[in-house]
Amino acid sequence: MYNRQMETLPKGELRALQGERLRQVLKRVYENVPAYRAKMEAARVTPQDIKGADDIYKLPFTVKQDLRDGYPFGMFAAPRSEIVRLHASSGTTGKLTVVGYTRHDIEVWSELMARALAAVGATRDSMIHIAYGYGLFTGGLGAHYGAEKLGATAVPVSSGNTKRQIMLLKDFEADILCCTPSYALYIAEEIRKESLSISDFKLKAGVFGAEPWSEAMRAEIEEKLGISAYDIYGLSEIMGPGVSIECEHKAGGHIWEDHFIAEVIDPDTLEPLDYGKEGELVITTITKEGIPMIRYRTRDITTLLEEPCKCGRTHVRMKRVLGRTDDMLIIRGVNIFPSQIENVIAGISGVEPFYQLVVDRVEGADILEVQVEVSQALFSDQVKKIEAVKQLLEREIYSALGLSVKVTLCDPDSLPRSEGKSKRVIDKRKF
Ligand code: DLL
Repeated sequence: MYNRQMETLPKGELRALQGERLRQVLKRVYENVPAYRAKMEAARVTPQDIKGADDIYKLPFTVKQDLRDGYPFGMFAAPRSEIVRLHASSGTTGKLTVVGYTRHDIEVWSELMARALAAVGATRDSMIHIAYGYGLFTGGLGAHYGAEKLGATAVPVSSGNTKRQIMLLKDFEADILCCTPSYALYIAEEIRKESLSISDFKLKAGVFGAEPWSEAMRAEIEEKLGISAYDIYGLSEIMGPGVSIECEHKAGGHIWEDHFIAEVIDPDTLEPLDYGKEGELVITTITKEGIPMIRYRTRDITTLLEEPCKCGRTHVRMKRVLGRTDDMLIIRGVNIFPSQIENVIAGISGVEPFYQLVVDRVEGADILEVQVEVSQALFSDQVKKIEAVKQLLEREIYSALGLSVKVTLCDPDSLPRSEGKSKRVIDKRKF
């Protein structure tokens, strides 16, 4: 562990620390961010009303729109002279969500990413190949500072130019690969196309996140790249990558509770849900200076797991994120996330985990078409066999999700590949 003392802090002490830090951050935002003060006044709550972490439910939520309303720096709680870095994420609606970091924020982020990398087995001797995009996106620089903090060697390749990625992975003998899971698959495919073998590489582990992915996809990546694949979660509004990371038990990502308070709420009633119940993740940053987030609604659907983990870390775990509430498809009354379809596809032989979902409305009824690439082997097989795989997929999706879909098998290499976050859904419905 990178910071054994903090990572294994007894639950009681962790909760007390959270309370203390929550009170400090509330004072900070109440005094420095008019939007927070207004929200708290409207909810008739002052920082003094919050005695400890258990009082958090008294506080109003923060949503992405609050950041947009304050665009670009309205939610900042530190003077501009103390902000040493900006990042931003582009939403679907156009305007960027801008976040600012003080030097202390960068230090905390670096440490949490160092903890994350150490949790997947990285050491000072590691060569960490970073194929997340560098720039306003937090993926590249987040992983980079963590790798350096750990004392490993960071290789800042950024995303794209896959042939060169493969050459560098091989020649620099990287043992850790950081990128999106969809890009990891793309890299694996290109390695195969170049007739290279996994034994030409020294890769041991992958740190994959920034988009939803499934257990079956994990198995696929692990098999194709000959590595152990770990799920890393994060979002720019809260920090960037490293809000949570899986340990060697791969039983949910540990959320660093000395810096964040995590809750799960019912996205409709906004009521807090117990551990073990699925809902929307809400996070409060308790040490951030640049742009603290109080009860931020992430829109990500997950479940918090309370039971102690075998690794010894005391920090709460979150299950793999199923998807974002805004990416949930409602097809003829059935709610589904693309990752659920992916889980079925990746478990079937004869097709590749390259897929796309096309939603359309025909004569008033929603139709979901699942486009999947067939494997090279099946492609050159008899038509009868291809038809059987198509029917099998339709049946399996129906039995997993209770939804009948139309499966279209596509030629190998015909669907778009992703070097970053993949776009899985094409919605042709006109509202
Ligand atoms: O994606 C930060 C990041 C970079 C995380 C690299 C992990 C690795 P944003 O661009 O702000 O930040 O997007 C955040 O991506 O709210 C989730 O919906 C989704 N997301 C991130 N990690 C995961 C994951 C970065 N492991 C949004 N599983 C989040 C599922 C994820 N979804």
